[in-house]
Amino acid sequence: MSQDTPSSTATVPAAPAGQGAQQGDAFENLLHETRTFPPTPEFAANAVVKAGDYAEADADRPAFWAKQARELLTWSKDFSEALDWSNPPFAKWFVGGEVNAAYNALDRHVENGLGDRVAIHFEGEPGDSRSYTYAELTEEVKKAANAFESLGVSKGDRVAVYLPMIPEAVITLLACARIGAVHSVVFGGFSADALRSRIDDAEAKLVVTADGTYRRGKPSALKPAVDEALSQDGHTVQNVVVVKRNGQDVDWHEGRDHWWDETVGEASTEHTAVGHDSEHPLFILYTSGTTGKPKGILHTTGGYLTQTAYTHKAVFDLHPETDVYWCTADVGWVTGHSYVTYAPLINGATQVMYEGTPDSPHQGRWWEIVEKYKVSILYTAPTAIRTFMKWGRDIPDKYDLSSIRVLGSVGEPINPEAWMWYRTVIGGDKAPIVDTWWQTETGAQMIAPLPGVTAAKPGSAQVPLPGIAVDVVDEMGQSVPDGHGGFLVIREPWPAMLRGIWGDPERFKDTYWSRFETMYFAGDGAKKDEDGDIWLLGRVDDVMNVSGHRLSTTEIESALVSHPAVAEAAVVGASDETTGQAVVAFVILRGDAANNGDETVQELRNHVGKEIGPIAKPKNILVVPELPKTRSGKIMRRLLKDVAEGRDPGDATTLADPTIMQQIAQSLRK
Ligand code: 6R9
Repeated sequence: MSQDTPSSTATVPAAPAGQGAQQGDAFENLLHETRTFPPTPEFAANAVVKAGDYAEADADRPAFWAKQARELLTWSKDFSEALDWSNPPFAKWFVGGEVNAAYNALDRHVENGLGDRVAIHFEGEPGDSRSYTYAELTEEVKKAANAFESLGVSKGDRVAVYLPMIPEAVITLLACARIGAVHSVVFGGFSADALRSRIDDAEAKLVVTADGTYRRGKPSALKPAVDEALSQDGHTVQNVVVVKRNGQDVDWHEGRDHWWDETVGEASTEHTAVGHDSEHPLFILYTSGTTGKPKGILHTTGGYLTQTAYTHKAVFDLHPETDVYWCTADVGWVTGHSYVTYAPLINGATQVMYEGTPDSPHQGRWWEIVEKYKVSILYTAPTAIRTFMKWGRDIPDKYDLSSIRVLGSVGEPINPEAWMWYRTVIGGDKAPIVDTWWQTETGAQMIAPLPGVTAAKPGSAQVPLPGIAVDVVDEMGQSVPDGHGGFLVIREPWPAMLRGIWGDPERFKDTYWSRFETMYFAGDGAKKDEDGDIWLLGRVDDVMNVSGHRLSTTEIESALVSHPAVAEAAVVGASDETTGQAVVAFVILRGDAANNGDETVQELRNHVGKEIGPIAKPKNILVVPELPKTRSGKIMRRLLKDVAEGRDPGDATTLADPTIMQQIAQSLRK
């Protein structure tokens, strides 16, 4: 499908796409946003990471990271070189070193006398709860590692994980890492088709799933999607391990399916972790790109663990002896990998994990959890904050949130209004907010204030972290002066950077390293303010951001046109108060379907849900007689976005047929 602004030649619009449009329009106001919130003297004095790290990292970046790697991790074999960048863009970090992720997250804490510290307080949606100490979690992971090995999984094999937010998800990931198997988590909200294509791409040998989970008080099944995904032959899966979570009936495939309780439950608690090469693959995680096919982003071990652990400590000012940390992200997204599974456990933190939705059984559920566990660091997404704003402050006001001392935000730009609400209502007007910019591809946080150092500005992620070389450049790749906007790039390799796209090294180069020579292009637009602080303005390519989740316009368009009723489709991300962006589709229907508008629209929404997953279902599907196209046949999504956001469409003179926009407007009025 053609685009009016292909990403490789995209210009930064005055008001960039989507959430960015809101932010772009508001940018002039943001520039006049003069409020700053410096750390209090007490906070600054007790901060784990102080300003010195910037200077140290600037002096010698690889040496800075080598120091972090040795301080934060226990290596079974020390590395000989911090960074090998002799074959860009393929980086090798901590060359020759050997390290085991699970040993670092678990065993060593037990060996160091911290076995009784709680690693995970789990809160199930129906109200059940259980806590695991580091000693208990270590034992569970050893059992799972033995069980997976007994099912024929060995180092380098891929394991697909299709689980809800339950401790077994973390246990599964760490068990894979322990034996050197490569996990590939598929978000539980994705469809059987999406699961199958990811299983096939990674050639997974084992699938770990659950009977189901709970969603808003009702059981919600997972196992049937696995059965459906594997119903057609030609896949690589030999075994399926099933966690019993909600007790619902499941179909059973004798010989292939195994209950977790039996296979893992009965496995030995003895398992020795061996070191894996620093560059050994740790996981694959699929993410939407600008083309239809999701990319399997590949992360490796030593660099990834180093940067996730460092940023988790520095950005959240982690004091592991006293803090209770809660990251609300699902393990199906990168945040649930880096800041639920790996960094908190590597750092010996106590964390909360919650299975369900924020409004189950009531809209105060999160705040009840904060009060119950005395959460001191909360990390969530702007879409959640905007939802809570909509529900009203009297709900959080009913709970004791005084334990909170640091608030994090991730996934999309946080508008100053939501930022202020977050600080005032949730943070008791004292907790610093850290707005963290990063991506599945970057593996770990890249731009964020340091809470004990930076005077925070509402709405800005502000400064690259120590050891990270971020810049904003113009079309030609020249650094823009302060007060100007452009493309966000990363100039130097960083430890947690993706090492490639699974099975497709050329696509890795083309996607990230071809727009600007020698620089990684992140796909985001950004501006530098007069102080040089960075403000993120949203994607400049065709990736939408719905509730902090990345969705590709092309992927949803392909799903729509795969339905027999659809002749043509164009998808845009329209600004949405709560979700940041919402998916809006314009479709031209074929013959008879056009007479059955409403019914067909419902069917199409379900079709997209089936092809990709419920989160990709368009909020609106508008049936139109034509799509606006340029003379060269490119769909002008800009104009459709105007319609979707309720504006008068802008300049339509470059359309092959300039009357199209009137025809569309008329058809929508009907
Ligand atoms: C971690 C994660 C990455 C895209 C990224 C950008 C947007 C993430 C942001 C942010 C503004 C922030 N994004 N954090 N935009 N401010 N603090 O979300 O990874 O799912 O790969 O999405 O999300 O557009 O390019 P991922």
